[in-house]
Amino acid sequence: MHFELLQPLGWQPYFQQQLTLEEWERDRPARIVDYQRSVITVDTGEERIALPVSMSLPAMTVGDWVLLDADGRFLRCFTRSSLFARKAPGTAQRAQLVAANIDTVFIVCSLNQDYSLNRIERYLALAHEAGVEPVVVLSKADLCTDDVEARVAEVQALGAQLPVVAVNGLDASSVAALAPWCSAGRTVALMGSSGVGKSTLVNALVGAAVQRTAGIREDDDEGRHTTTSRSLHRIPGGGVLLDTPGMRELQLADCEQGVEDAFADIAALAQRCRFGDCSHRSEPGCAVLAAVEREEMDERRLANYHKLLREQAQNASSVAEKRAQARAQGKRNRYAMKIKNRRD
Ligand SMILES: Nc1nc2c(ncn2[C@@H]2O[C@H](COP(=O)(O)OP(=O)(O)OP(=O)(O)O)[C@@H](O)[C@H]2O)c(=O)[nH]1
Ligand SMILES: [Mg+2]
Ligand SMILES: [Zn+2]
Repeated sequence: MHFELLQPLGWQPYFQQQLTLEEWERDRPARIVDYQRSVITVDTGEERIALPVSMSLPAMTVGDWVLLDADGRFLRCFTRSSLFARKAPGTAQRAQLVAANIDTVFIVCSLNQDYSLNRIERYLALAHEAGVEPVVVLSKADLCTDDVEARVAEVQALGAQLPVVAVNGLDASSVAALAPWCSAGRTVALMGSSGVGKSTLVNALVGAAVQRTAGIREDDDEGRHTTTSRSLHRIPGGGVLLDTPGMRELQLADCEQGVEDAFADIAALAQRCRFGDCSHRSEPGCAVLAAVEREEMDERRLANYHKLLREQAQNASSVAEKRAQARAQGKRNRYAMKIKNRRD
């Protein structure tokens, strides 16, 4: 009976299967639509409930499904169908949950100042690691001074199966090209730098000004982001959109498979390298370097592949190191306790 209420929030059979019949009748599933430092807002389809953030709650993020009892108390978090995580900004070596239960990610990149193939590849690695279908949305097509078709082709070359759509976010008929990914029951996250037009797309797809948007700011490095937190928005009669603040620092961590998947062409060529553990840097008989030589592989792309692999390994190893340190510390503490107990 809650089905009609939950489907507009992105409810799917995958979550339904995690409930007993008794739970389905007695308890209430709800989705996290907003997550602030001290309060989590969940939507049951009928009402929005504020849950205070406390130590007893597991690590969760916007998009997560939770089960509440009849009194609105937290029971558990559902197993996720997908999860976006990145290295927490700054020096902290921990993963930060970005979004859960996403079906498609719109990697938004504007066709004026922001356009960068390297950055698109970075987001693609993140999407592959999360297990989410990526779509590259090239915004501000109306402001593009170059040939839009040529730009689309250039991005298309990053993956044969990769959907690439150029849009003018201020024109509803242009944004309609994104509708196929936004049907009922589906959840789409919008990611990309600040000012590329993510919130503008959300407003166009929802058909109402639900998110604030803002014109060119003098300096985006000063933290002048218009959207400051992640939030979910329903499309009337359609799916759910997750708007995110532009990420100033998107560092990959523990993302090796994601990078390999985003660079499947390099992985395919590597099958023909002379050495099984070829690093495609200077080894003789390297099929990847040979492809660069023949100009069949972009030198820029290979360099970015190396860079992203190195970056994720660095961040992953420091996370792993941190975990090992914590384990050793725990062991020392337990040992100290034992000695103390013996003495007492
Ligand atoms: N001409 C044109 N302007 C656009 C387009 N998309 C967005 N804009 C403008 O670009 C500015 C920034 O758009 P936002 O939607 O606020 O950008 P955002 O990606 O949400 O930025 P953050 O919230 O800071 O991450 C606004 O002034 C929009 O009106 C487009 O396709 N064409
Ligand atoms: Mg925004
Ligand atoms: Zn090689």
